Amino acid sequence: MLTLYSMPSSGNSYKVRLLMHQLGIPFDHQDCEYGSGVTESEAFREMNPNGKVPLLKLEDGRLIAESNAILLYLAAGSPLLPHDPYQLAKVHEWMFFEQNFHEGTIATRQAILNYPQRAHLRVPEKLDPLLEAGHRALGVMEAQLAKTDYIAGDTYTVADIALFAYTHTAGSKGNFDMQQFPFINNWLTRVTKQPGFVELDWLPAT
Ligand SMILES: N[C@@H](CCC(=O)N[C@@H](CS)C(=O)NCC(=O)O)C(=O)O
Repeated sequence: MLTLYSMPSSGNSYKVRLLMHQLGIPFDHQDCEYGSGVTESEAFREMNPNGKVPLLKLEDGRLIAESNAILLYLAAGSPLLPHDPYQLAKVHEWMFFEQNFHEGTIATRQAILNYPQRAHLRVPEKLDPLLEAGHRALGVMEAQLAKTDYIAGDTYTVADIALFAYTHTAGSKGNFDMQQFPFINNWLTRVTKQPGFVELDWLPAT
């Protein structure tokens, strides 16, 4: 069985839990919640020197870090990852966008506002630029979703999962103004209607 080291409250970990549920892949869940100290332990650092989750352990012990790398690995051969090189490149394009322009602003602002360990960063000098850059990233998504039902084209792919994770809580946890983005809001609903969809707090039964 696969083992997923993941943080129940984290969008990056949620991406992988959601995909595994949608693809019907069973896994053993190892809880690495923020503040538990697991990701700082020597045993964990040996598996991932970067000290971050999600981290996937394959049955033979090999490891994959970085949420989007894990999504791409697990989705290979499934309908959630196109074979056509152009369509595949569009999926990669949005997943790189997610890491370069979306996660570092939208997820970071949510983390500052919601984790007590980040409370000292709740100052306008930190929060205001994240709000502005996050709204800009959401604007880029809005322009795409005005043209296509899903972020990389006409079908649901792992790029949607990558961007859904922190976009669906951008308003509630990050105080982003989601009323500006009607196409994103329709897309968020569309994603929740996909077969096997589960919420952020879903964990496999032990
Ligand atoms: N780019 C990475 C980011 C991973 C990341 O920042 N994970 C956070 C949770 S969202 C984490 O493991 N934090 C634990 C720590 O820093 O100790 C990915 O997409 O997987």
